[in-house]
Amino acid sequence: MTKIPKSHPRYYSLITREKISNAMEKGIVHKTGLIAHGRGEAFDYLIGETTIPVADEAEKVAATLLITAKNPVISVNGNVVALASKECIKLSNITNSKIEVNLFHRTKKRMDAIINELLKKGAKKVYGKKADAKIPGLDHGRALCDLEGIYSSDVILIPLEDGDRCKALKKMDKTVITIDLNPLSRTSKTADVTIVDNVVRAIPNITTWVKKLKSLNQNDLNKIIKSWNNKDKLNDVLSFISKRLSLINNGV
Ligand code: PTJ
Repeated sequence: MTKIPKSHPRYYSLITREKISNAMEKGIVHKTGLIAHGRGEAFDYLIGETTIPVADEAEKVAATLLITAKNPVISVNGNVVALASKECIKLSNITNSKIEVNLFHRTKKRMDAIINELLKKGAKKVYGKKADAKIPGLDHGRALCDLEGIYSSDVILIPLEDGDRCKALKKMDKTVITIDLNPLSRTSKTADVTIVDNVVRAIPNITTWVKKLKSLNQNDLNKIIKSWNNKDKLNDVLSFISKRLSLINNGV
């Protein structure tokens, strides 16, 4: 790993890049995952590389949905495991969610590398290898899933998605939460709850919300869920970005 001095003004960004590129060398991240990461970085820059208020609100709603779900599943891919494996495991433990590996560039070698990484980091069980079910309407690796996991989930968290699976999961009547730094992506527009935040900040913040909300009664939890309108909230994100850019442009 390249030694990055803590004094570097882009320290955290450079460390994250190192994590992604090391994970690619280990066969966890697909090479196109580096491109996806770069796109994410660009959008992260626009929101100020911080959890903006509307994202925090989305993370609260996501926590509520995971608490109230019957069979919640956290779907992970190469990038998510490279950046937030321990955080996903913590969230799955506290919400009784299953973790399932679901890949666009699916090979046996990558499935094994990712599952082993999660087990090494402390996951008790990882779904995805059985692939005894299919998400209808998809013609690629992401269609393959476990009957006991994604296929029968009621609430599913899909960080860093690449589009059409979100729509297919909605068609299966699932409640879909996504984490996507691009508020304009197809996934962002299709999901029930879109968290426009970096997966590195979003997952631990959902866990923090779970701890705060766990003792609420069903009525209060339902109120939180009902208060969310994804389209309006995406507009809030775009307004936030526009305002921020105009302030920067005016030297504020
Ligand atoms: O591991 P695989 O084989 O399943 O492949 C995964 C990738 C990421 C390569 C695949 O899903 C892909 O190509 O994704 P896309 O279409 O580039 O979409 C990824 C989305 O996630 C983009 O909208 C990015 O802006 C966003 N994104 C990237 N990095 C982050 C992110 N969102 C949150 N946190 C990030 N760190």
